[in-house]
Amino acid sequence: MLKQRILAAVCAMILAGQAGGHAKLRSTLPAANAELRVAPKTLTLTFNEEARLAVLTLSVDGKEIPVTVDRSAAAAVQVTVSLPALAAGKYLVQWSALSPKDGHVTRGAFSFAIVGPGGA
Ligand SMILES: [Cu+2]
Repeated sequence: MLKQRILAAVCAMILAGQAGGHAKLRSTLPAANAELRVAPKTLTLTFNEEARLAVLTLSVDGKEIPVTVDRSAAAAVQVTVSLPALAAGKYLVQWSALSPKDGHVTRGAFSFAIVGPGGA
């Protein structure tokens, strides 16, 4: 039956897609390109699947700000990192995440700004 065959093909495609799935960044908090009046205390990355944060680099004007990443944390769809007191400025976040499902690493970057009267 043709209908059944098409259905099977679609299922195979969906399964293949899942097996090759990488951890993609869905959203962040602060959001990319956000302009904040108050310095955020945490940074949250939301992925499309469970991921483990491998690297998180926060920098402002090319100067790196130390951020502690718990690499022993269990893989999760949502990863939150505590931030130190941040002054006003434009911040660049560079991240890489490991997908435990297939061992693939994905990476990306986004920035947000703290504007107005002193972030810290
Ligand atoms: Cu993958």
